[in-house]
Amino acid sequence: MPVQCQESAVLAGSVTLITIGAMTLCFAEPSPYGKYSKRSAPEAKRLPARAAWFLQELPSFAVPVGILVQEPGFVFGPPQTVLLGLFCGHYFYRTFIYSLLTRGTPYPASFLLRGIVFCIGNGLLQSYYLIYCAEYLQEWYTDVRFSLGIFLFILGMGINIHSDYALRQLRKPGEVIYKIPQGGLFTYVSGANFLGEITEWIGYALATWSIPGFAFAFFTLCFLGSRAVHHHRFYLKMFEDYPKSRKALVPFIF
Ligand code: NDX
Repeated sequence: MPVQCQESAVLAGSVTLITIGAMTLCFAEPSPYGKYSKRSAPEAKRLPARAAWFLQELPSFAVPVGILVQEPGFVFGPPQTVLLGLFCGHYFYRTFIYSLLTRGTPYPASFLLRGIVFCIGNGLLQSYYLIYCAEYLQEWYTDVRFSLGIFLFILGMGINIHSDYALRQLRKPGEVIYKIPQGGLFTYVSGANFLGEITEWIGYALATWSIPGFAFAFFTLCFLGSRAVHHHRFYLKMFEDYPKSRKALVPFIF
């Protein structure tokens, strides 16, 4: 039987994402993983960073792919499948490349569980909306929102991947120390990887022109924007010679 779009479920999922994003701004403390994992959760059980990031991010890739391939008569070509393909492309990178290369700190298990739930929920929301609810005409491919969105998505993904790489190069295998990030957009901001990711999801929101897309962009802006501010303070406190002109997230401004 064909799946019917439940608009109320899409709306509820989007409101939940927006609420979690807004909640992030209310907390004075950063989410306790990475730089902040020991300070905020000293007794927590931990998993190696590679396994934790892989398990956490996998549902964001597997859920949309699962929905796409079980669709009867699935064809890649209509705007909704291309847009969901971009989402899967990002999470292919995050799950199978970033996770397996990271040199990060062991990850608190309780936050891993929350991260998995988050990734299942968001993967389901974005793919359910695009496959069962969205209706795009073929002309959407020539709409300025689609073109600008795709441009921002690709630009943001490039910045994000390059910045992830720059951070990884700061450590030798097995090392867990912090250094001043250099190169690329790190010349201008402490959260260059986050700026890339935020740009990416704003592009996705524009290209999909959807409530779930904007809800995820809003969540990402709140979560990674506040993480960039915490990282900036962390660097200013840790390194006396930290570049004075470097901002937290937006070059020359903030
Ligand atoms: N994962 C998105 N909240 C999150 C996991 C945590 O993908 O319950 C959101 C995601 C989840 C969060 C997720 C959702 C909200 C949760 C939260 C846990 C609690 C929270 C569920 C799902 C929650 C409430 C209560 C409101 C419901 O040692 P280390 O690990 O610090 O090493 C780092 C290294 N590095 C350095 N190395 C040497 N010198 C330096 N100076 C260094 N600085 C950093 O680089 C890491 O190995 C690596 C990157 O570190 P960092 O801190 O810069 O980035 P990170 O936050 O780890 O993100 C990694 C990438 C990055 O590209 C980012 O854009 C992307 O993942 N990301 C991350 C988080 C969320 C997200 C994307 C998104 O929202 N789109």
